[in-house]
Amino acid sequence: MTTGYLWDELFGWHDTGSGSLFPADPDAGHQPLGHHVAHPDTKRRMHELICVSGLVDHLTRITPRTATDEELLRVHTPAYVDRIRHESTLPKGGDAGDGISPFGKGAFRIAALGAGSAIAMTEAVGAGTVDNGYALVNPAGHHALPDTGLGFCIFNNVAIAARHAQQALGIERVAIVDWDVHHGNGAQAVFADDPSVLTLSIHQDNCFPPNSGLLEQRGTGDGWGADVNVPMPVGSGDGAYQYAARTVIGPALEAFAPDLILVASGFDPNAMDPLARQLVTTRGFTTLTQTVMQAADRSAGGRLVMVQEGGYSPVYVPFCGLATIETLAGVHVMEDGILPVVGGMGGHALEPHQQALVDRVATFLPDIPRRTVAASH
Ligand code: 9RB
Ligand code: ZN
Repeated sequence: MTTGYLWDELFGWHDTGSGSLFPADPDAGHQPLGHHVAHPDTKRRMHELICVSGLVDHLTRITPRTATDEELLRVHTPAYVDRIRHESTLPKGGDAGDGISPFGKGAFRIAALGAGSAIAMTEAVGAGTVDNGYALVNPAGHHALPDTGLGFCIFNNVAIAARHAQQALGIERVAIVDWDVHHGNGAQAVFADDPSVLTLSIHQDNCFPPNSGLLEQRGTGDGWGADVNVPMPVGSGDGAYQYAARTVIGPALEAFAPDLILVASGFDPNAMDPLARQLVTTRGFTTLTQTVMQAADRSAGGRLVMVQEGGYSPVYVPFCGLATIETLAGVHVMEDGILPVVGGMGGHALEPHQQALVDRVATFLPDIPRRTVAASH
């Protein structure tokens, strides 16, 4: 097994401003903090653990590259790309669109490198240079819509990689699995009516964006059935996520039979995240990773690309990333040093209301669009 890995120091230079979650505003009580909740240090620390643990020695470094305008425009509108480019020239930068996603001068270059890096990893896996891969990019992308950024996201890295796979690499069926704790609304919107892209998001019920990722949202037009939402009850732990992996994620991927699986990999379902209330540990992320790897082996020749999304605990995200990439690469180099704490918190056993939610989503699986021609491999 060869696993690609990508990080660029520039991702650690994404300037999220001096606010904490909201920009500093004394009249609203928002104090400056310096470390915005989405400060890139969390991802830089994940990269450093991957290096210090020795895992990096088992990985094949893939060279980051910048997305071209043509590649960005496969998902985003010209007016939006121009706005981000323009605001990036301003001394104080700008905001991706919702007032809580500030970026500093030069952010266009960083965001375009993130989108291009998702593409670069997809190209490496598509060409067989590596079997699977993890692109540790920043900023995240999964909330970004064609004409606006949202929730700390500028360009929708995963959606851009999916379009590139189809339009430049000739890959037909793409599955996007989003396990960030927030809903993957961007890909859902971009591919809503497209039966060739399965969008499956498992997230905390009604966490962010508001009223997004509901059970009833199942795609539109020809794409009906190719959009699956698993809105997990607040407080779901490893047992609930493992049950969802076994009951919905694996079977949904088996039904869809993609030629490539992209994962929007957020580590904010973890038990220490400040922006959600789930209890997942490295045990849960390992099961999720094994589930998508097995699905990729079944229909996609193993082709699996993970792209970093959220995750805001500087303490635990590095271990979640380490466990995920260890699983991808089939090696084990270091124990989860935080598991004695988060694994012992309780709440990991599957509860009846969690099982009921997952079982309800499982009733949607027959509606997933099948391959109409015989699999090519
Ligand atoms: C709400 C606001 C947010 C924004 C972003 C996140 C996390 C994103 C992420 C969580 C809550 C504002 C609900 C502003 O990690 N994605 O993966 N809250 N945003 N105003 N209101 C009403
Ligand atoms: Zn998130």
